[in-house]
Amino acid sequence: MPPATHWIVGPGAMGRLIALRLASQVPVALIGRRRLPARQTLVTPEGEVWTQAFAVAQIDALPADIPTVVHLTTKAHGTEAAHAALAAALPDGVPLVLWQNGFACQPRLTEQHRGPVLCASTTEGAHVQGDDRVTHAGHGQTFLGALDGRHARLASSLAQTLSAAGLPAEAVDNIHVRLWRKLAVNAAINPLVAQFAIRNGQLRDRPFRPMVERLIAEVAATLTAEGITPPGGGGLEGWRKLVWQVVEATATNRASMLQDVQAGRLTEHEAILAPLLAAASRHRLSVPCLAWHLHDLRRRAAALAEPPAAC
Ligand code: KPL
Repeated sequence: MPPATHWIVGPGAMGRLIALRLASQVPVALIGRRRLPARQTLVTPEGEVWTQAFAVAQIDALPADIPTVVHLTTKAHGTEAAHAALAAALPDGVPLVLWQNGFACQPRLTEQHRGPVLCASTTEGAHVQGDDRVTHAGHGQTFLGALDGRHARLASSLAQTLSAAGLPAEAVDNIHVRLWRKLAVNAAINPLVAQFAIRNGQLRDRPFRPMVERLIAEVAATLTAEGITPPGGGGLEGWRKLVWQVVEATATNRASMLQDVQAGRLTEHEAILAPLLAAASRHRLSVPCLAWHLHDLRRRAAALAEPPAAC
């Protein structure tokens, strides 16, 4: 049997990290809107520097071979368009792995895709350093599972491949809860650090700490109403513990939403905040701080979309 070929679609930091790590185990093709250099370098958290060459392609000129697995690693707002661009080229049954933050495209693509769909929730940290170099900033953990509760064998086999490639992964039967927990952390941290252009650790200090606490309270009320528990249970206290642990562990990070704002890119507010607002509205809960941040990030997104003013 030929070895499994993994297509990684979306060559941002996470896509390139996965491609570079997986290439030690399986043939990999890295696919994006534009063609990247075929030789890519990874700087590991231990400071080692590895260079790997693999197939690169553009999404409008896909490789001729059929992949065994497709990983979609685009930003949340680009995922459905990337899937639509691929769908015609994929025969029925090719598994899809969705690596997005938030909880927006995952249920829709689970319904639409003509094959198994797994979701991944990861705490791996990476940032790009140019077109041919990515830094694996810190080791994390990845959870894999299907929202429809199927494909447990596929999730276990993929978790084994990722773990062997240096990305520890575990197949789980509650990926829905794992995705919401990560969304909760992102909702409490990302809008504030993006608004104030601060590193995560600065949230521990005044004037930011009470702002984080207000967001946690709104997130906790909403997720409790949705039946989503923090790890270890414990209601509001459990959510506070989770968020402050992540702030501590990532104190020196510039969160992804801050990086997006600083680079003039669209942020992932629709995937992170909009599902919370929708859940709060279903349960008739008032979430003014979350609503204010969503409104503010939408206003910023609209300004990005405007053509440059004539001068
Ligand atoms: O996931 C993150 C992000 O940057 O989006 C956190 C956990 C906030 C770490 O920076």
